Amino acid sequence: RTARMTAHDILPYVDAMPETREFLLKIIDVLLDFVRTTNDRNEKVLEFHHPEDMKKLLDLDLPHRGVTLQQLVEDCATTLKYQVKTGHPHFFNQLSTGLDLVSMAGEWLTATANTNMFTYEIAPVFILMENVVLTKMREIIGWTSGDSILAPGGSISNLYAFLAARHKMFPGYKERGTKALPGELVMFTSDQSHYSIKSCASVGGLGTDNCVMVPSDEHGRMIPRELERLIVERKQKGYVPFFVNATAGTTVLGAFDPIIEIADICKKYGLWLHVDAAWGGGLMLSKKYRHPRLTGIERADSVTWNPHKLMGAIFQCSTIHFKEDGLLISCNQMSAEYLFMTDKQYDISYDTGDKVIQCGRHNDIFKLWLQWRAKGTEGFERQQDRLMDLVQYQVRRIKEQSNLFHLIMEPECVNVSFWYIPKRLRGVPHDASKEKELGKICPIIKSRMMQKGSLMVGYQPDDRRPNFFRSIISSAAVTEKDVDFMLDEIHRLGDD
Ligand code: ABU
Repeated sequence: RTARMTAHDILPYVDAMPETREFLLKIIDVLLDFVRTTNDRNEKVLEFHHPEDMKKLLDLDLPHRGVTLQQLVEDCATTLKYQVKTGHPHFFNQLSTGLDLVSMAGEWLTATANTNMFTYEIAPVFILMENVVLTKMREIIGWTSGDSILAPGGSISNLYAFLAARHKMFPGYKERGTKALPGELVMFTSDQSHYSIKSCASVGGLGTDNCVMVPSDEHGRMIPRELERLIVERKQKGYVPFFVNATAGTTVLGAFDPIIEIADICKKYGLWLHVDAAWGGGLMLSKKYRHPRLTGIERADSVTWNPHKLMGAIFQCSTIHFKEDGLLISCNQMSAEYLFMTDKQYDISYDTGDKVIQCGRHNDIFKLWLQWRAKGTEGFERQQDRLMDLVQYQVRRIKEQSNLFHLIMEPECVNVSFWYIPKRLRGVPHDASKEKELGKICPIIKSRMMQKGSLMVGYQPDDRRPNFFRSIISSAAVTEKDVDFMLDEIHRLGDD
């Protein structure tokens, strides 16, 4: 009977709990099958098809008349069949990898609760959880007070920092816009930082020319004396420096800018210091790896930290923290009467909606709170240490096979940058022309791994070198055997 049923034959349209349960259990079976295959090393990471071919494999049509429940179950199965298994132990492609099952269960609950985080009255438990988790994260940064919020991704978190910094320094901007500014604002970030920092200059009305790119050293860390030189130079030209971003874990190389030296410069010139620790923030949880990478982070005015990266929370889960309490609300408050009435019968400081530039805000906290309950803070610490230990193992294996692989630099985070050396280039002295050849091989190997579906590792060029592989180990599923598989499989795919 259920084979012919449609969404109108179950809750809430008819009182049919047994049928509703049957439908949802079928969907859960599909999800559990994906969990099983994600954790099965004999399964492919992906089944790749070019977009035009993929369209032929899917029925993406939006029908006039709704399809059956059975068809919906099949639609879900087909969707997951062609979805990349980002939690597979052979997926090393992105900063956010892994499939933490407790966090995933939290996301299921979140969808079921289906609420909005803007007021306490419709999300009381989740709002209190947010308070607890964000306070804990601020303590880990090294602050005893302050304010924080969850934002839709690290880029938006960085934008919140930019907006708060400008508001703090030029509070009249909120009402009077650029007329309240003493001159043309400039901001500073390293040439290795995430592009979202430059985007702040564009979105925030400075223009990207006023986001000054500070040179980095050979490891990809900002050079503080270059920062100071550029600040002085811009000041002499009449610009108004106000914001410096230090990156704790750059996207490609995983480099950590020297926070203490940058903080000293910010203090000297009265500039806001933001630390974009979206990527490397998780290492604050590790006594072994926090220092020297994140030493001095407590001196920042704001910090971005994405639990969906090194902490393995289900995507997406991004946080932005401020040392000064009250700044978020003062910067972003619009006092919409229909939502944020001031005569509510509870403590309205628990209404978070007026602290942000969006109205509706997704519940990204429950999955993290539940995961934190499951692991404990010490479990997170062990996880960070394990990831870093695996990276050390990978580096060792690369060095042991130096005829096959070339390590570009000692990693500071879980990003490993390397080249594969094909037969014809083995034993050839390493110089710029060899690098050019090695760079040409990366997209070929990448294409082969995608077609075969056995592995995913990213590659990219940077401003100093042509294409090179960047592998990421941020999944709790990865073991030493998987690291060996990654290197062996690249060798198998590239050895001709
Ligand atoms: N927001 C940076 C993510 C980049 C990556 O996963 O490779």
